[in-house]
Amino acid sequence: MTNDGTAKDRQLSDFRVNADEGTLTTDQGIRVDDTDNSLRPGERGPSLLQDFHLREKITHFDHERIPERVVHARGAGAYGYFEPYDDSFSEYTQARFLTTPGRRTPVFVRFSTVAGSRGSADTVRDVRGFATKFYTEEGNFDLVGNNIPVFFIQDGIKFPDFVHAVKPEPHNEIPQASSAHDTLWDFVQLQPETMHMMMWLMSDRAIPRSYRMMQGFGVHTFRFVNAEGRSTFVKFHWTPKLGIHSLVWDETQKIAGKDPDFNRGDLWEAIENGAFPEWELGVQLVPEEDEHRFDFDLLDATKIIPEEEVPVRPVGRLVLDRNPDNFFAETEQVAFHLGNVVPGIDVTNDPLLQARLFSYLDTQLIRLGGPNFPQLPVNRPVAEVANHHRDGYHQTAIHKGEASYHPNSVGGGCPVLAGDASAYTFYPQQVDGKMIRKRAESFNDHYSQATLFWNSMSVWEKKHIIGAFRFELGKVRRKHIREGVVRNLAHVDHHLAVAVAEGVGVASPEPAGETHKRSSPALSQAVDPVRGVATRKIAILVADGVDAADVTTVSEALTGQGAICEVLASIDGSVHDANGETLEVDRSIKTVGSVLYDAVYVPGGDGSVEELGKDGDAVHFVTESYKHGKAVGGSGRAAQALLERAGVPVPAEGVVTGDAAATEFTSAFTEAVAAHRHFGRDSENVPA
Ligand code: HDD
Repeated sequence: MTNDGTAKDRQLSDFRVNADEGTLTTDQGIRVDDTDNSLRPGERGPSLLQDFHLREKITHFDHERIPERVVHARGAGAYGYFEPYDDSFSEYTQARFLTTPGRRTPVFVRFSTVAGSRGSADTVRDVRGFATKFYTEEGNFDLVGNNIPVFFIQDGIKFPDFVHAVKPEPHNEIPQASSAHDTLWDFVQLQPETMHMMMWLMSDRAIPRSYRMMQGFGVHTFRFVNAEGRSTFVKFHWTPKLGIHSLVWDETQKIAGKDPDFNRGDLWEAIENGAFPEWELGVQLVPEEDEHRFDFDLLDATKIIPEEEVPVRPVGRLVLDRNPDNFFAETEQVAFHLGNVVPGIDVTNDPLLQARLFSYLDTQLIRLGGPNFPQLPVNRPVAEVANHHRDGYHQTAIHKGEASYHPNSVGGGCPVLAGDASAYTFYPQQVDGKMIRKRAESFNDHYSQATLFWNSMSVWEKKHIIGAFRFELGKVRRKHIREGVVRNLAHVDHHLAVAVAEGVGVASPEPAGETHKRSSPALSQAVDPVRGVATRKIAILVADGVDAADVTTVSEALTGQGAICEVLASIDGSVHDANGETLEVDRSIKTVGSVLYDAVYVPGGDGSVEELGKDGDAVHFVTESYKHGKAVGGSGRAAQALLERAGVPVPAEGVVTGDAAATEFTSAFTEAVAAHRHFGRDSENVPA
């Protein structure tokens, strides 16, 4: 799909190659009339070395792979644009893409999981990367964030240790894309600074329903710098328009088998369907003079600034409206780097951030094979590039002239130095001190914000967190590691520690002292959730004899609000409705599963419901939907009986039965779908 709307799209057009036209040639442009048989003496003879087509084809194939990213290997990307609402932040930053009303800056965003390999499943428990490349008129700005606002460690020098611990264990490369193993939890128990992040990782934030329904954070404290050179500390936030929604742990594991591309496919489909994902960029601003006003250090990436203390102020909107043309060329080769900043944005002394400033550039050299990766189409800035960098692997520019040095007179002194405020200048921060390897004391509190997070959770969120700790630690073979983690948890919340200990077969720890009672409602997914049915997927289960009017009424009510309804039957093709008419089926129940949908509806028609009742997969579909907190709907007495047979109590929260023709039914069912999940249900005993 192409769209020549933005400067970036126009630039990319020069590189696009149509694979669906032309005559087959070699890389040298020589036409080929047979690509199925290698050259050989006689039909049964050995292949000849002189067959340049064979050699070129195999050689190119042999070299198709590049090293996957050492972390964030699994990802999906899309193009779009960012647009500020107004110029209200120009008093804080001279970054014009954030302050010029109406200016649409092209972007490429790549979402990712962290621990898994390139081919791993999307729905594992993990942090999600949210990296945005803004192709601004002043050069590229990369905001390389995550969907969780804090990090595991405080100093980048610990990053290799952390990553070695979380990745599959080195002796047998097990487990893939999972933190539920000894080495990760060993690191965690010995490194209490991980505790705040681990609370987030064990929460539903780590299993998002969709990339389109998760927040993003720059994590570190950055600086805004205005035209007068005044600096203000800033934290970046992305807030999804569709609200923050998650899957259920049991569901994610099943999706990993049924559709390992669940999140990737969801993003792709939404964009193809024109339901363009959207986020609001917000900032928390802290004046330079308030740097030390908090009970944590602004330079500590294991801490948030509670939104109740410093509100998030809206800056503009991000819209993703175009899928890439080629996964490898664009999504795989995109190279992010925290050092890509534009005038008006600067870094701070956060020791995690400082190490990242080295790591991202360094990693691209091995991953993309040399220093010319900024010339790759997806990485090229739309701002003009002119410098004395030359040569290197994969140089594609043909630099003319004799002068490749500065200063020069041979080339007329070009390119000249920017002699005005358009140049990037670092904020002239005062820096002095003795060279030491020592963490600041202000980084010492590892538990208060973990407790803040826990205190802010709703009842069901707490339940899910306890379940996650029990699952993860339950996979840890060494008892002393489980005990160590539980001991650390006692500093977060004693009840939590006891609940986890009980689930993983270790003694309950002693209380580790009084924990504070503060909370931050903004941390909970249960507070003011965004409701809506747009892009929700609803399964409608049918068989011969179905009441087609029910199907039409309910699907029209939902699709009218942007939902996607799919008609499922035991076998693909079509069924006959109660009037003998043909009703097309979208998919067979056997090829999907309730976990791929947000809600289920059983229309009326006694014959249809009776048939469905004979199909264990159909009954299980309903049971499982209920267990996972999804909206369940049914019309007619037979449908209600089927729900009951499936173990769904009628009535119950999010369970809606009634006549499809009645507006009370469609509006109640729509409401139930809009709520996303109904965790008030007592569905623990439901087998599914
Ligand atoms: Fe990182 C990739 C986010 C700490 C070193 N990181 C990477 C990506 C994201 C993040 C989203 C994927 C980019 C893409 O889609 O290509 N990383 C973070 C966040 C961090 C963080 C939010 C903490 C606040 N990272 C971090 C540290 C180091 C790295 C402390 C090293 C000192 N990260 C890398 C890397 C990667 C990377 C090895 C792998 C591939 C790449 O950079 O391009 O350099």
